Amino acid sequence: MKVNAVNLTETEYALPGNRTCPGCALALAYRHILKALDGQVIVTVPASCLTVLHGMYPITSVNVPCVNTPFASTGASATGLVAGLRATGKKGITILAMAGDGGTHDIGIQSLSGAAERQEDFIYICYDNEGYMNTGNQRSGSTPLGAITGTTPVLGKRQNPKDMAAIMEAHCLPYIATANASYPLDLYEKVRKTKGIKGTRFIHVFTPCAPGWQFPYSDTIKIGQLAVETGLVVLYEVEDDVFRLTSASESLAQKGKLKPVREYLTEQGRFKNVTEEQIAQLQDWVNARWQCYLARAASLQPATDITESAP
Ligand SMILES: Cc1ncc(C[n+]2csc(CCOP(=O)(O)OP(=O)(O)O)c2C)c(N)n1
Ligand code: SF4
Repeated sequence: MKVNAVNLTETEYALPGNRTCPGCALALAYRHILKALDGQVIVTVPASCLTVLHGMYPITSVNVPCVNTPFASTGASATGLVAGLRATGKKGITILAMAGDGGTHDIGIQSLSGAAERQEDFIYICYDNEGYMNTGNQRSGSTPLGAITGTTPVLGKRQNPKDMAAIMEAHCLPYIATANASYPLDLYEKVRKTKGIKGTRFIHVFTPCAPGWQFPYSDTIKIGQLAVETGLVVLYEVEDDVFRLTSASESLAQKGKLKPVREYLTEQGRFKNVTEEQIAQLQDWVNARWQCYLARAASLQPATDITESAP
């Protein structure tokens, strides 16, 4: 049965009163991730806003066990936890490695890539707030073109972000997905599905950050939705090499029209200095990627669809 707002479990593992900012999308995503894993999980987390959410010893707002790991070593730490479970014969517990974009796209990529190549048995979730937010919004490998950050203060970032989900797909994993805190049930379903899969599973979760991106705290959900509606974020999963658009991206593909990227940019202070040339560059980038995703989704439609559309 698909989960919905009525039948979603009421048990909470991420408790109220944590230390994230109001409207933090990471907190919303994490709440649903832990629900999907029924709390039967050991989490490993590098320095990040998620460490802040967990709190300082001996107080925590999360009632699952957590290992705090050095910034570069989330993949290695998860590997060790998997080995520990195997050695002690403990069953039914998922190892979840969860890191920000800085700790994944940049600093943690080596240990993650090594673990994925060895097909270690854990879920890795990258929550992407598109910057090093815990230390005041420095530019990361995931920051979009044109965004102002602490280390690109005047002209904004000059490069497009690296596609982490595609990099992980190149490791031939059994399950890769993208998700977005504004679509928590889609995220929940994806995490729940990965529970039953063996090997390294990777989910990339888009998590808007109000102070870092400079939008009102109350607009987190709207910003996340706009990212999908404009095609800057595309929701999909790749299971055993089969690609599928999901949730709002699947509906947008059926409707066939995205909103202009400009609508997303004007809602956020971090894009206040973006030039017309950069907007055009971003729009071209989005259009090209969207066409690739549509082609990929279409190429994997069952043969019956072709028969049905024949005259
Ligand atoms: C080796 C090392 N370098 C720098 C730091 C300082 N540091 C702690 S958290 C952080 C930012 C993490 O960014 P990201 O992984 O994107 O997570 P976010 O803070 O955005 O949640 C940095 C640079 C550190 N802890 N260790
Ligand atoms: S800085 Fe951003 S990601 Fe970090 S706790 Fe605040 S809202 Fe969440």
